[in-house]
Order: sequence, then structure tokens, then C-alpha cells
Amino acid sequence: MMRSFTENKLLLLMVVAIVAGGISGFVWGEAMGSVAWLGELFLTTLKMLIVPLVAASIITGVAGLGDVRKLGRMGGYSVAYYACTTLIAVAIGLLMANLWQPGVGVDLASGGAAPTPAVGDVGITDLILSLVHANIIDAAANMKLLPIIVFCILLAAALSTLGEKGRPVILFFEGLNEAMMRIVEWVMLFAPIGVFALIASKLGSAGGGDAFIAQLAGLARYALAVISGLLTHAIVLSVILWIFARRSIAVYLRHMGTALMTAFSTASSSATLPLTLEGVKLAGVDEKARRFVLPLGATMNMDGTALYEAVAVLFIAQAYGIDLSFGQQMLVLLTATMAAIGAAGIPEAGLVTMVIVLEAVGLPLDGIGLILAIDWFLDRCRTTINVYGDAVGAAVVGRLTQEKQ
Ligand code: DAS
Repeated sequence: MMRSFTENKLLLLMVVAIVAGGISGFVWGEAMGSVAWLGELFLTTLKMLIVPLVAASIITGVAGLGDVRKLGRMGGYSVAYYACTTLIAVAIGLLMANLWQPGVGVDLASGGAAPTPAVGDVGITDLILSLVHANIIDAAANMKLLPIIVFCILLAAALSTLGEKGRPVILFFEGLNEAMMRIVEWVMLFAPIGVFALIASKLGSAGGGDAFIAQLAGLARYALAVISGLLTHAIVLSVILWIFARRSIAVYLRHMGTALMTAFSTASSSATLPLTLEGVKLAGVDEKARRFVLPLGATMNMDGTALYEAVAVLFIAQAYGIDLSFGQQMLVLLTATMAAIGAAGIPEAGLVTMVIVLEAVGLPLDGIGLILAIDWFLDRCRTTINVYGDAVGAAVVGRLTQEKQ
């Protein structure tokens, strides 16, 4: 009952909330500031879930590989594919955000002073040092999620080598992962209220029609930057399929059609996984490769999400009048890649983990309020690319491991 309500009714409620929020902000202006606390409540509740959600998602995903010492070529090729395609996706996202400049002219600072990013210019050594932290509890308490992601990957890898001794701990995190995904579903039931409050208060404080139009125009450019980035990445993935898996792109897309349409309609890589497995099987991909690459990829390989988070963070920075330096954009590249690894394959996971990237660069969270308005649609687009990236990975890893046999 809960799932059917979520899928069938929530979308309609979100659209109604968006329209009502926009009209209210436009008509009653500053007065809508009185509901801002509801938006704050919604965002803070999502933020509260991040640490356990990311930890459980990563530990469950990595431990699901089995003993990491025996991964061999299959594991090596898979991790290399995930890392390379996700980094390419983030780079495309940064390129599109710099080309489209979607946030320029959208005054989220409402005429006030632009907040200064908490992070100054960062060099390569700063980026590497940001992956570890002296006290993992302190990192969790202060939302320093990069060290948490690295620690969880190491913990899961170690647990996978302990055999029966590690099993109870892995089972605990598997249960925690299911529970956290269920809580995200419950919290998203209140998304229409949060979205209404965030949009109404954000547009209301913008001050009048011109600002309202400027914010709508900025949102349109933001959506175009994300979608053009996702389409570009889809082309890159198709070229990778053609070169490394030696497969016809048209034939593979035909096999993947049902899975990709399901990804778009459910906005969930995990819910689409059975159809992704079926489509890749019909395409004749080696069974060992598809059973290894796809389940792990559904939770840890999210090219679309990584690309989207890069565009969204730059949109928010631009909307606050902040010009991120090259070094700061490299920090966005690293954190968006890691945040995508930590995102679960459920609706709006990328929105939740985007907080990691905003926190890492020291940008205000309430900028999320504006992009929430169209996130229900962009989530479907990025999930489709997530699933396509996993399917291409299975074909590439399947061919590379077969060739070596
Ligand atoms: N909806 C997520 C997925 O299932 C992607 C995201 O939220 O970014 O892949």
C-alpha cells in the first residue's frame, strides 16, 4: 500500500505543491517566509539520514562482492570501469554547468552578501587529505562524509575477508540499509509539504516578479544543463560499449529498452535491477559478469547521479554569486564521485547525498529548495543513465574477462 501510494500519488502531489508554492511565493511574497521552517524541517530530516544511509549502502554494496582478495580480474575491471565512467560523468557535468551558467542571474542570496565557501582554494594534496580524518566519530558528527565513505569501503573490504566472523556484522548493515531506504521513502511522503514551503519562501523572499522570472529561467537552464550532460554521457557510454565490448549500440539499446523505460518511470536503479539483468542476459552478456557487475553497480555506479550533483552544486554556487575556483571544482569532482558511490538506488537518493558535496565545498543547503521543484523529473533522467551505465559495464567487463580466459 505504501509503495503504490508513493509511486502513484506522490508525483501528483509534488506537481501540485510546486505550482502552489510558486503561486504563493509570487502572490504573497515576503509573507511566505512564515512557512520557511517547514522546508527547513524537511531538509534537516533528510540530512539526519545521510550518515547511516551512506554507510549502510556502501558497506552492503562492497561486502556483497564476497572476499575482496578473490575478486580477481572481474573485480578489478568492474571497479576501474565504475571509477572511470563516474569521473567522466562528473567532468561532463562540470563542463555543462560552466557552459550553461544556469545559476547566473538567479539571486538566491536575495540581494544579501554572498556566503563565502568554507573551503578556500584546494590543491591536490588537500583533496587527498580530505579523504581521511583523525576521528571517524567526529567526521560523522560534523558531516565530513568523504572520510566516512573511505572508512566504510575499507571496513566492508575487511569484513568480506573474515568469512563467518564477519557475517553477523554484514547482516546488520544489510538490515540497516533496508531500514534506511524505508525511512527515506517515508520522509519523501512529506516532500510535497517541504517542497511547497521551500519554493514559496524562496520565491517570496526573492522579491517580486522579476526575481521570480529570473529563478524560473535559471531553473530552465539548470534542467537543460543536466539533460544535455546526461545525453552527452549516454553517447560516451555508447562509444565505450562499441569500442570495448564490440557491440552494436542499436541492438544493445533494443535489449535494454524495457529496463531503461522502467528506470525512467520508477526513478529507482534497485527496482529496475531485475529488468536490467534480464535485458543484459537477452543481449548475451556472460552470466558471471552480469551477476557481478549489475547488483553492485545498482548501488555504487551512478554516473547520472554524479553528473547531476556536479551541475546542481555549481548552479547553487552561481545562484549565490560564488565563483568556484578550479581547485574548488576539483573538490566538487571528487566529492560528487564519492557521493554518487554512497547514494542508494532509490528515488531522490542523489538529492539526499548532494548534501555531501554542498557541505564539502561549504555552500548553503537551502539552495536545494529551488532545485527540488524539478528534481522529480531530473531524478528519472539520471536514473535512466545510471542503469544504462551499469548495463554497458556488464558488457565491457564480460568481454574483457572472456578475452583473458
Ligand atoms: N534515483 C536514484 C537511482 O535509483 C538516482 C538518484 O537519486 O540520483 O539511481
